[in-house]
Amino acid sequence: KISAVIFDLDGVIVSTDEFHYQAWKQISDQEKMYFNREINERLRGVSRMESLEIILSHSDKNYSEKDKQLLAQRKNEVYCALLNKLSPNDILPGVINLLLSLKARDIKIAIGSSSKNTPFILEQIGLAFSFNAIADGNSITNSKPDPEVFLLAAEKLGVAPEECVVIEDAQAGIDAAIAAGMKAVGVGTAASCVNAQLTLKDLSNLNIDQLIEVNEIRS
Ligand code: G16
Ligand code: MG
Repeated sequence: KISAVIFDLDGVIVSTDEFHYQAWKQISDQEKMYFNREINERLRGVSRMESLEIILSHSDKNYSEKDKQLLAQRKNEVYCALLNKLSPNDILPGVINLLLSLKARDIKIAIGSSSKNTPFILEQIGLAFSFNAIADGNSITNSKPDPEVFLLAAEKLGVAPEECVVIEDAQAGIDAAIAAGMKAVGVGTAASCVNAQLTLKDLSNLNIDQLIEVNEIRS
């Protein structure tokens, strides 16, 4: 039985992943830290401070805790300026149709995102009131691959984890879903992820029967 679908935000609902890259790139260039798209791939689904630690692990720079906080804050200012340009046109293919057909079948929908900017992003794309529950970076202490964000979403929805399917673009997110006792569908770059029950280019061809099948797979 499937009672709910939990959507990751960045890379699943909207491509803010490119904005994260641009913002980190700008800060890295200013600080003369090494950063490229390959390193950026490892930041998917990972919290802001952990992302900074990953970037720093590729450079010989040393920063105090306070300076790290300031760097992360600067990155977020650049990132939020980019988010100002977001509109409903940026919602990724297939998302709206899938949300509508889940609603029509009385299957609950939630957001499970590491991002502290989740409320702002949802507002920008016109989906602030579309979900039954939102679990995000503001309400958790451990970010993906820890299952906390998805378990919180299930709790807010009042459904058992086994009745939830997660849609993710990141390995950290797929690992988090599995650790939560949920099944995972990988989209976009997650095509290369391991352990997802199903991988797809985007959501335009995903139907509910496939989601039900995914949830029935025994691991
Ligand atoms: C997203 C991104 C990550 C980002 C994280 C925190 O997670 O994939 O790259 O570092 O949010 O974002 P913020 O700096 O806005 O708090 P998700 O879980 O939505 O893919
Ligand atoms: Mg993501």
